[in-house]
Amino acid sequence: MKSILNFINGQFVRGPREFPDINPADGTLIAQVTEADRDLVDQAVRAARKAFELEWGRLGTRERATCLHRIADAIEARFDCFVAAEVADTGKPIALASRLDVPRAAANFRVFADLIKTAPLESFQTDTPDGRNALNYAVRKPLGVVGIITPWNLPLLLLTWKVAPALACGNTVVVKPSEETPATATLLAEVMKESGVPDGVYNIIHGFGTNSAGEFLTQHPEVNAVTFTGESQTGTAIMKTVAASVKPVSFELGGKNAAIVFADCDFDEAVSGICDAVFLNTGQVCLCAERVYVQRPIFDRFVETLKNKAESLRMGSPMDQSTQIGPLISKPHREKVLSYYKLAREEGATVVTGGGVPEFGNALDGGFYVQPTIYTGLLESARCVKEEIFGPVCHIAPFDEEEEAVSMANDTKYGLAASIWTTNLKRGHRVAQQMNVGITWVNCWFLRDLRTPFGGVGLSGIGREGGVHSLNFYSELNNICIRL
Ligand code: NAD
Ligand code: 6OH
Repeated sequence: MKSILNFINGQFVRGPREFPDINPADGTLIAQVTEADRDLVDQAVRAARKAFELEWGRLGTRERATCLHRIADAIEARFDCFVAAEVADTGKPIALASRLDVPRAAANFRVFADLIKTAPLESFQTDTPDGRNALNYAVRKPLGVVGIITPWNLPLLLLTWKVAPALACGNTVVVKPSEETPATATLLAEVMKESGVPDGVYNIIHGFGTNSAGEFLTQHPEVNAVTFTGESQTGTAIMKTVAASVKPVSFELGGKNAAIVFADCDFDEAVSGICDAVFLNTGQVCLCAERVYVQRPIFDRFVETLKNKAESLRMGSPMDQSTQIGPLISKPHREKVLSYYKLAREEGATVVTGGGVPEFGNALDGGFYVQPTIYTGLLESARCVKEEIFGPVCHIAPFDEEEEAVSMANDTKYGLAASIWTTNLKRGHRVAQQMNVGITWVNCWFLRDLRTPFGGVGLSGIGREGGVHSLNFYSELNNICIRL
C-alpha cells in the first residue's frame, strides 16, 4: 500500500498514526496518510524558521524568482503525475484537472515570480515647516514562517495560490493540505527538491483540523501568519486560536453566490455560463452560483434550457476524457448534500431535474455521486436558498425589476462572488457596482487574472489575495522616514 508522508526539513517523515486517502469515484483506498502529531508540527515550524533565518529570507528577489520559475517548470514537466494524483484524490474529471488545476499551479508560481521583481515601493516627499523636508519610503520584509491551510476542492491550485506569493516574499511555509486530498501537496515536495529549494523552506504536515495538525499549526507561537481557505466556521475556529498570539490572517471562506440573468442577455452565452457556474467541479467551487435570478420574460425558457443542459452533462469515471461531472469529495459530504436535497423538498421546492443519486451498475456505485439538480419555487427565506450546499445544485427564482434582483442577490451573510448577464453595458456596470461581494463577473464566470484582488466580504472572508494584495499580506512594510 502506498504511503503519503509528512515533509519536514527536506525529509519525508512518518508520524505515529495513519488515516486512509479514499478515491471518491469508487470508494477504494489510494494510500495511507501519516498524521503529524504536535511534536512533528513543532519540528516542521522549527525547520521553517531555521531555513527562513539562514537561507531563504536572505536570498535576493531575483534568485527567489528564478527558483519559483524552476518550480513551475518542474510542475509542467510532471504534468501527468499531478493530474493523475489530483484526479484520484478529488474525483474531478481528468479534462478539468488538465485544463484548470495543474496549469494554474504552474501559473501561480510564474505570476508571483514576475511580480516580486517588478512590484514598486511607495515613497513620499514630505513637507516640513523648516523647508528641509523629509523622504518617506517603505521596504518589504518577509513575515517569517507562514502557516497555510487549504481545502479539498481545488487542492493544488489553492495551495500554490498561497505558497507561491509567500515564498516570493521571502517567507518559508508549513502547509496543512486537506485530509481528503493529501497527494499533490506531497508531489510538490518532490518538485521543490528537484528545483533546488533549500530544505525547510516548504514543509508539509498531514492531518485533520481540531486537535490535529491544523490546530497545532495555528497554535504554534513561532508561526507568524496564517492563511486559510475553507469553510466559514473553520475560519471562526482559526481566528479564535490565533487571537492569543495576534497573528495576521487571510481567509478565503464560503459563499452562497448569486447570478442575475437579465432578459436582454445573450441567451445561449448566459445558459452556458450559468451551467458552468453551477456544475463545474460538481458544484464544489467556492465561486459557484447556487442562487440564480432570471428576469421573468425569459424565466420559463431559461429554466427549460438549463434543465436540458444539466441532463446532458456526462457523469462518469473521472478518468474518461469526456466526463464532465465526477463524484462529490466524500461520503459525509454526499450525506450533507443529500440532506439539502431532502430539505428542499420539505421546504416546498419544485424539482426541475435531479435530486437523487445516479446508478451506474458498475464500480462507480461505490463512489459518492449525486445528480445535477435544479430547484424552483422556494421562498427566499428557505434554508436551501440561504445556506451553502457546495454541490451540483441551484435554485432559480424569477424577478421583474433590476432593484429587486439586486436586493435578493445581496440578501445573504456571505459575499464572495456574483455574476451578471446582460448585453446592456450600462446596466452591467451599474448592477455590478451594487453587489456586496469581493468579485463580480459580467457575462462570464471564474475568468481569472491573477493580478486582481480576490477575496470576500462578510462570512466569505477577510482580506484580499492576488497580485500586489498577496504581496501586501505576505510581507510587512517597514516605512523609513529620512530627514533631509
Ligand atoms: P474545511 O474548512 O472543512 O477545511 C479546510 C482545511 O481546514 C482543511 O485542511 C482542514 O483540515 C482544516 N481545518 C479544519 N478545522 C480546522 C481547525 N480548527 N484549525 C485548523 N485547521 C482546520 O473546508 P473544506 O470542507 O475542506 O472546503 C470546503 C469549504 O471551503 C467550502 O465552504 C468552500 O466554500 C470553501 N472554499 C472557499 C474558497 C474561497 O476562495 N473563498 C475556496 C475553496 C473552498
Ligand atoms: C474556490 O473554490 C476557488 C477559488 C479560486 C481561487 O482562489 C483562484 O485564485 O482562482
